[in-house]
Amino acid sequence: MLEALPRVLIRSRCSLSRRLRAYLDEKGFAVRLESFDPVRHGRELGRRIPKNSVPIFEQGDGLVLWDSRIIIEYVEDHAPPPALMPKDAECRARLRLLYDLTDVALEPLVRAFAEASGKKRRKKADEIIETVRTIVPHLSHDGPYAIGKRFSVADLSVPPVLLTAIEDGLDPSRLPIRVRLWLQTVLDRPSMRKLFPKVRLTARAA
Ligand SMILES: N[C@@H](CCC(=O)N[C@@H](CS)C(=O)NCC(=O)O)C(=O)O
Repeated sequence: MLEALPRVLIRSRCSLSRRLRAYLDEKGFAVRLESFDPVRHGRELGRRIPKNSVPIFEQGDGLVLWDSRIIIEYVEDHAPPPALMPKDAECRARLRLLYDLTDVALEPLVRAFAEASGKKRRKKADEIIETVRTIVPHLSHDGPYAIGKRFSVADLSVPPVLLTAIEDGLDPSRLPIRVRLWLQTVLDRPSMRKLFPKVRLTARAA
């Protein structure tokens, strides 16, 4: 079991910091959250880790971790229940596929969408919708969660990233119905709602 209260460095609107925050909230795992700007404080970061990104987890005994999924899996391996990783090997593999699709394909598009305007922004929106379609076959038919009827770490793959895109103006009515149901179910959880207080999935975003 972890002993000291770890420090977690985040940016408030970063989708992957939000992923980790929602996980820690669901887990009831106490940390010291601190805002950190990797651009402004990159040098300080560079001395400690080779990647210039948040979130970062510092345990206090010298262990420093980066990457939201690596941090989640570490805490999951050490912290008391509730267990939020599925036990079944196939479900765990499906969870990792969802994270891979999100972090490699979807998240860079969402970031580019937020920064673009005009024609380029519309193109990025189309690419996000195309990518989301490729994710649907990996979701359980028993829903509404990614893996059946129970919330798990799999539900922190796509949702925080896609909710950030909707917050940035992506029209939620363009999303496949299975994904909208998933997003709504996850957004109804207090851990996620507090991170996306203004997001609505029914009306077209501004
Ligand atoms: N795979 C990493 C990606 C983290 C990432 O890209 N974080 C972004 C913010 S959402 C970042 O720190 N970018 C550098 C910056 O904002 O200056 C994770 O899941 O934690």
